[in-house]
Amino acid sequence: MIVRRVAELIGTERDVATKNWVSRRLLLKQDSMGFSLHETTVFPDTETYIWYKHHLEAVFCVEGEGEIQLVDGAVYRIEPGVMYALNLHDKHYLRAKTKMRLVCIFNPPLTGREMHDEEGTYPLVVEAAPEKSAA
Ligand code: 9YT
Repeated sequence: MIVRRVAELIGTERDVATKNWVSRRLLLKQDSMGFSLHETTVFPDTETYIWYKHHLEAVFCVEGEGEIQLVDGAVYRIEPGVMYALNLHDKHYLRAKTKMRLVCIFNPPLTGREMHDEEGTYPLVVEAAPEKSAA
């Protein structure tokens, strides 16, 4: 069994900050759950373009207010109790009006230090197959 508190992750490798958000990664690939689980705090008055082309993500808002806008124009309000799932690898803008605290789940799991690249994407980390030993 694994028990972790967000407070114990602060300042460790599992604490990843960017200009618009900070993510505390409670579960990662190395925890072998098949998904990763993060508490993400999005800073107020920010807009982040995101496109998880290699990952599926579900997000549950526990605090704050904001919105998500798909590139086709649809806008959804985010407030505590709202979940959104990027089941179609949807390109979107995430806007925080106030500080937002979000619980995020990624499949496949993140490995740890991922940061968005210029496309708003995380790389897909694929492990090399183990070398076959000569018979
Ligand atoms: C909601 C969202 O995707 N925010 C960006 C950070 C991401 N959740 C992460 O890496 O934890």
